[in-house]
Amino acid sequence: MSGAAGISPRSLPRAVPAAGLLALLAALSLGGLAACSPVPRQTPIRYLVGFSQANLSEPWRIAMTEDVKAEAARYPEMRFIYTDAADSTGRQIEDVQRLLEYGIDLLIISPTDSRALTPSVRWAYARIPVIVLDRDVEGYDYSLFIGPDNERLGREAGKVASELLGSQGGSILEIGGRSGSPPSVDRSEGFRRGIADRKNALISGTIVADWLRDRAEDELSARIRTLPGFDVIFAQNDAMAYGAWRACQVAGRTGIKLIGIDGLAGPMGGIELVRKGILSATFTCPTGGKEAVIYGMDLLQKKEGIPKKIYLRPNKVTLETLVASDSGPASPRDRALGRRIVLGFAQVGAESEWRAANTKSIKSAAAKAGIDLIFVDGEQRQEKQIDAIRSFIKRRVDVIAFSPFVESGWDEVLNEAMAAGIPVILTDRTVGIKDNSLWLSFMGSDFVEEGRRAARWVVEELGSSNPVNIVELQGNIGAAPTIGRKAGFEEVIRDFPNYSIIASESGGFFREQGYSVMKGILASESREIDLVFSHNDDMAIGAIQAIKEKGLRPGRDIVIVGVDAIKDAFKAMAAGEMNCSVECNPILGPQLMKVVQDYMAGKDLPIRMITSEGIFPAATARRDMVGREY
Ligand code: GYE
Repeated sequence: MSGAAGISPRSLPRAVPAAGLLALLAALSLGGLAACSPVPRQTPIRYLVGFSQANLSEPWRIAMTEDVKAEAARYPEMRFIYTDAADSTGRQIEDVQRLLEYGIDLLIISPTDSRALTPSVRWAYARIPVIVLDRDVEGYDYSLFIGPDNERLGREAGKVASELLGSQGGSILEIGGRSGSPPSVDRSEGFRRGIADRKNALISGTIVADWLRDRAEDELSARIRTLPGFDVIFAQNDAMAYGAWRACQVAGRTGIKLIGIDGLAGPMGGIELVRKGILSATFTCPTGGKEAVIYGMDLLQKKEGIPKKIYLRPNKVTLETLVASDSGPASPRDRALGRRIVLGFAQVGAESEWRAANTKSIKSAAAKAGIDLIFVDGEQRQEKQIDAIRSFIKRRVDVIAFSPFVESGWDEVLNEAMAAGIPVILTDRTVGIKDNSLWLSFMGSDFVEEGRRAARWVVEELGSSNPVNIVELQGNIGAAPTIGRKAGFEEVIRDFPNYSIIASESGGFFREQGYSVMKGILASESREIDLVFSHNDDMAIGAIQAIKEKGLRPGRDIVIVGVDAIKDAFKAMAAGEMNCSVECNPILGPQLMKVVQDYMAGKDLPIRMITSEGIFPAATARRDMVGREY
């Protein structure tokens, strides 16, 4: 790999001499790339970062680039190279290629087309850390994804549309971004879910305007006379909403209520359009530029606990919210000023080695952060967790966090916490509640993806021709990991008719129950069992014992696949009694304490953070188990 001027940046000492850098920057400008002008500097450059932007024609993308530049300015040891693909996928693929040829240490990319850029991102990730901003690529071949939760944005906009229409209902015109692009599809689907409760709210027409104001104005102007009537316009970004408003003005269509997304500051930004009464509502859609630089530095410094995905929080902007915020932020945090933060944590129980590692991580991180932790063990009972949360409310803790034993049944107690003004953070497991204003942030795993990973490994290993009879050991029924892992596993094997789940029972995530359930199935099942897919390693290890007692060889006669990647699973794999374990990371303590401190410091929190995880086959277990934290 050689940089411009034939210098291989990799062999350059960290402090790039000004001359070398000048040559590099000259080459960059020749190559149509932009880099900040070199200034006499005190701090030597340690890291070269490439930022590949999809285009600089959309206001939101310009804001993203500005956010990156503003944050980058706080890190003099970082040098940035910016590229603008002008919405050309081919050009962006070249930009990535060239940025790596210049020897960048980190790539930050906001793809034009996420599917088309997936191979380039995977190629870059095989060489350096990569942060994907805004449009998620396929798969998990990158260091970190930061972006908006588009489905949620659409759903929130749908709720506003329902409110604007009121009980008499009415018609909605939707103005979409680039047709088929994930953000546009997700916002559209979310919007339809958001209006679903109002049966007489109908989407009477859709226009596609590629995120552009003028396109929206032109398209609507051309069709406004022939389109069925509409009372509300939902535009998937503010620029298109403004274009639509202009078209309505020209056509004399007054009284139409408009909803947008982006909520940028500035004269033509969504916030100003709401203030002027042009938009009835918009939603801030943080660009992620700032977070990309902060986490970029963490990646370059190889820091621990960096999530795999971060979904940023949107905030609704209406005249009411502007009035409320103009009268100064009401901070529930003031009361904690000058004293230690008090965190109430309701744990699921102590059912597995994973849970023990999770509890240890939370307790030690709280001690390290100087946070007063009130810890309650829920003993696998929802009512015990609910009681604990109520006691936290009574004690007026600053923040409540918990890992929900099951997905449903939390509305009442979460409403009580909301009424008390105490924020709730979900760790490890989610709740199945539509109204996600009842909890502040979630951190944990993508359980569906874990199930998919297990099944992909199985199909790779056992093939798609010989019949494979599967015994599934489920976790506790109704729990997020049970629901997710089962769904992900079935989603993949559905395409391979030679796989069939012949028995599926819950072992509650307990090792003992894994043993007893497997023993029961071995006793009653007449068909050959080829594979055990266990929702966690503890149950798998219990099953291994039962299989051995039956005189069969676990890991050989019956393939054993678990989830968690705990120490005992590595021992079983090294002993040849287990074949694979899909990682689920229990070390959530440091992330939870950072989120609690960020909240108490008045920072906006991401709505979801998905942990980074892998998969461990027996073949490399001996090597992989060395030095593992859990
Ligand atoms: O896989 C299992 C524990 O919620 C992700 O719960 C967690 C699961 C984990 O009992 O071992």
